[in-house]
Amino acid sequence: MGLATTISGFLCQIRLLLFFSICLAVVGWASLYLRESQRYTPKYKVKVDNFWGSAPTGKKAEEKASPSFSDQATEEEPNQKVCPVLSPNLKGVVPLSFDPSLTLEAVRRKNPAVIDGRYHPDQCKAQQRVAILIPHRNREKHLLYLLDNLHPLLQRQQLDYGIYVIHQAGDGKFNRAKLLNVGYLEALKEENWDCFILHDVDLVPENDFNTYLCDTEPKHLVVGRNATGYKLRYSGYFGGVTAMTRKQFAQANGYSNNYWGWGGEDDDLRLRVRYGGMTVVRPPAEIARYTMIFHTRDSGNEVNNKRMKLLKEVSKVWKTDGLNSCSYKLESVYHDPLYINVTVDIGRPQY
Ligand code: UD2
Ligand code: MN
Repeated sequence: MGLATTISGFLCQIRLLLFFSICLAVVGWASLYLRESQRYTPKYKVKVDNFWGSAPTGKKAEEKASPSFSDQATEEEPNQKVCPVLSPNLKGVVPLSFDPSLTLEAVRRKNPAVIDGRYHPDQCKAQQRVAILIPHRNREKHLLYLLDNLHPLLQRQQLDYGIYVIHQAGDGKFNRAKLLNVGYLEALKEENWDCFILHDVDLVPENDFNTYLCDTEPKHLVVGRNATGYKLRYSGYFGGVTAMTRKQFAQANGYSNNYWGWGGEDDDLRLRVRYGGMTVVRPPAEIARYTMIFHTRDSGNEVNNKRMKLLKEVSKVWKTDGLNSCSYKLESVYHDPLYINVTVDIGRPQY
């Protein structure tokens, strides 16, 4: 009897111990899960709410969700609900893929819902119609890697978007800024885009909370990248990937057309933004992170020695040099399943 009591008491203690250990493990796992899942969301939610005003509901929410884009109701489904600023499909940091054996055909197969370079969500009406403009020449591999990583991200963000590749014809000096002006003007012939993302071909976003939407002020999406230790290079830095509404870009008169070769055009646009009475906003640093595919300087894009001189003259010339003076010869426009290719002869430097 005594022995039986001792044994059953002992078993009872073991059961209790087991029970507490399981409880502890469950609590530990749950708190770890919560911490991980909140790592990217809460701070950014606060920011986005600030950008768009506090989150309203119902009919007001639809009006508020896109304050400057009231003309965007699609004709097919006028009563469709507006997608949230932060899609429920976001995952945060998604491992990027740079598979050297990747083909365009494989990327097409992975993105069957992208047609003629465009996509829009079925479940809701996108916040904005977004055109992504990529200046390009001789960077086919980078373009492939970007398309492979960017298309799934943009679809998770529930955007109504199109990707335009603005291809510089010939082997004259490269002019990133002028190509982006051409991209803006040509894309608007196809669709009344609300928002333009001016996007280097070699920059791949690491976090899908970095939304490819325009804001009430021009938005710079690259706070940091791998090559610079994810630090902002300097406070006025405005290069790499930038989001501007149709109106904001027009208000700055677009880019200057006169930056041939590498450098300066992004600082010039920053000044135009200021002269146009606008400021710059940035998403939080932990979200606005990019991987830049390693490259050396391209031939035909040597450093532009005139850039400092040009930068001194922006205040005098920005109203007459830009979108309103951008002349070019359109060579072709074709729709690949994954992007719209615009090939253009932008001429040569006037000096
Ligand atoms: C920086 C800026 C970039 C731009 C540039 C100066 C970042 C992350 N990027 O890029 O926005 O201001 O300095 O002009 O700070 N390209 C071609 N083919 C060429 C040359 C250029 O496609 O032969 C395109 C391509 O989209 C490329 C972009 O132009 O990503 C910028 O050129 P870059 O990558 O050589 O310059 P980088 O990395 O110094
Ligand atoms: Mn680059």
